[in-house]
Amino acid sequence: FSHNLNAVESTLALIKPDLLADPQQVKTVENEIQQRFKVSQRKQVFWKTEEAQNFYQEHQGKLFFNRLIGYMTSGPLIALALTGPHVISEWRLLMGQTRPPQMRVLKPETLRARFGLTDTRNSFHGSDSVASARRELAFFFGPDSYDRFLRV
Ligand code: RTP
Ligand code: MG
Repeated sequence: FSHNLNAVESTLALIKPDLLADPQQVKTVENEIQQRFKVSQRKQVFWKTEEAQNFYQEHQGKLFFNRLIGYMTSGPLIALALTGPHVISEWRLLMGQTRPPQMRVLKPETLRARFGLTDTRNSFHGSDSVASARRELAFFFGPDSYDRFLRV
């Protein structure tokens, strides 16, 4: 346990398809992310339906599930592996909570308040725990990518 004394973590940040429709907005957001966080890896992908369903399997059966899968397969998205002290919660703070209209009232400086469109089309994702980050980073960047990002 000699490593990781200052709670260095990695997390998966997604820039969702609604934002990629506007390259200028993507540039703005990625610049802000790079100023705050170390970006360990970056990848643009265009999900098939099965990949979206697999990633979001915990939401299967919910009322918004089909809308979510349609949204996430409507265009390419950008996956970023961010690494740093408390980065899981730090990224979630910058992003804001799920609902952009609510965030525009409560936390207008957050990314979802500034860029999000609706409760589903909310422009960003962030892992919610170390366990989720391990699973979600593996999904995009391969098995054991979490540990790889912490080492370098
Ligand atoms: P959390 O990290 O707290 O789980 O928040 P989240 O943004 O991941 O939201 P979650 O409830 O896990 O839902 C996953 C994604 O599904 C879409 N969504 N649409 N009522 C709706 O229309 C609705 N609720 C959720 C959002 O894209 C959300 O990010
Ligand atoms: Mg979630």
